Amino acid sequence: MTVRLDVITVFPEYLAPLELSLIGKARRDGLLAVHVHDLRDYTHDRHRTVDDTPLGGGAGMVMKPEPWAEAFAAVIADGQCALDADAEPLIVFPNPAGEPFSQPTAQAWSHEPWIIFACGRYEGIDERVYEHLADAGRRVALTSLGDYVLNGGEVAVLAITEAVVRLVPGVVGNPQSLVEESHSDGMLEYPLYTRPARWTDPAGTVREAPEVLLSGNHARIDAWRAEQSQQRTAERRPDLLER
Ligand code: 6GU
Repeated sequence: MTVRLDVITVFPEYLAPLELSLIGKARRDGLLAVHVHDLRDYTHDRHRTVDDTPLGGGAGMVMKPEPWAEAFAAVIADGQCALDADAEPLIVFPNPAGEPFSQPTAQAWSHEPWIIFACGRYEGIDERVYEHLADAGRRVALTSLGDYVLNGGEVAVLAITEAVVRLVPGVVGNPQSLVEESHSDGMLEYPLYTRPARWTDPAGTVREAPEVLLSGNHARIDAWRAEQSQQRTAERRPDLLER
C-alpha cells in the first residue's frame, strides 16, 4: 500500500524535513507520497491574504474561510484523481484544542491510505471551515500533541507524520522493534545496554551492565525487562498504569 499525505500550509518550507531519514526513504521506496500545498496559492488578491481580524474583536488574526475551502476542493479533487474517485481522505487539523494524539491514534492512522493535514496559524481558522467540511460528509479530526501551544500546525505535522509513517508496513526494517518500544503496550520501555558489558565512565567509575542480560536465560531476561518496564512506568508515568 502507498500512503498519500497532503499538507496545506502557509509555510511549505517548514515541511522540508519530510525529505529526510526514514520518511525520505519511504518516499523514495514508493511506500509514501507527500504533496505540500501553499494555502496562498488559493487566494485571489494581490497580497495573497489568508487572514483577517477576528469578528467581535480580540487579539491576533483569524484565517479566512475562502482560501481553505478552495484548497480542500483542489487537493481532494487531485487526490481522488490519483487514487480513486471515491477515496475519502482523513482531514487532520493540528490544534491545541483537539483530541490528544497518542500511539493508538498513530496505529489507527497508519492504515489510512490518504491523510490531508491542514495547518492553521495565527489564532486559528474560521469555524465555518469545519462546519462546511462536516456538512460535505468529510472525515475530520482535530488533534493536539499535548497541553502547550505551538505557533502553528507544521511542527505537529512533522511529529504526527513520523509517528504514523514508521508504523506503515515496510517502512521500518525490523517490525519487532515496533512491538518492543515505549507506548506500544501502554508501558514505557525497559532500559537498554550494549557492549562493553563493563564500562569505565569518564569519571573513572566502573559501570556494569545488569548480569541477567549476559546470562543467556531468555525467560529470566524477559521477566527482568517486564519488571523494569513496570517500575519505570510507575515512577515516571503513574497515569499510564491507572488506565
Ligand atoms: Cl497539534 N497545534 C498547535 N498549534 N499547538 C499545539 C498542538 C498542535 N499540540 C500542542 N500544541
